[in-house]
Amino acid sequence: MIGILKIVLIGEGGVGKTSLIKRYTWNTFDENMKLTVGVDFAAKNVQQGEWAATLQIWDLGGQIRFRDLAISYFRGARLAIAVFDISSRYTMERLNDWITSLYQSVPRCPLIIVGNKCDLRDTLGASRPLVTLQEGIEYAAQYNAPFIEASAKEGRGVEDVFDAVTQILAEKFPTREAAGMAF
Ligand code: G3D
Ligand code: MG
Repeated sequence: MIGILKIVLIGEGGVGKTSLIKRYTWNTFDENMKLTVGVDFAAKNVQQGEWAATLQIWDLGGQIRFRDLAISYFRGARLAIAVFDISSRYTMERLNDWITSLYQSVPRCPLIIVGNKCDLRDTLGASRPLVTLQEGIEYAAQYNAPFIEASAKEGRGVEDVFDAVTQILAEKFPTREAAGMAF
């Protein structure tokens, strides 16, 4: 057990950050979920072979003024999950600023980019221009990050996101010493 590793969710309000965490930690999805206020935390134990850690997952409330807490929000993060909504290209473009702020606090922080709400491919179909899988992959490649499509609503891809989180952390922080000295 190497200890507690902080990971942060970043991205515009409404993209599904809280829903992804809830899906992962409790496997529930609240259709009536309101924008969260403040910072919420969830914890989850993960392991890969001999390697085990506790993820402390930080979730930014929708109403909080981001600038007011960005520094303490990012401080000590070992990895960030950057989420956009595939039905809103704007939310993908806005991630640039989020990632810039993250890097100011934690240079070269490992990243995973998630295109959430992929269930809308089936329901919206061709009625709206959605961000394609290829575009998501290309966007993430600029940051050398993996790209994963997910649906917090249907539970699709959520395990894949956190499997990727676990894999990256296990590689980057193989031992307690490596984790302690990281930042
Ligand atoms: P946030 O934490 O990033 O602000 P939330 O986002 O998790 O609060 O989700 C914002 C809205 O998107 C919610 O709708 C939620 O139900 C919806 N949502 C989250 N994930 C998905 C998904 O995978 N697919 C679809 N179709 N919707 C999703 P409301 O209506 O409550 O605002
Ligand atoms: Mg939220």
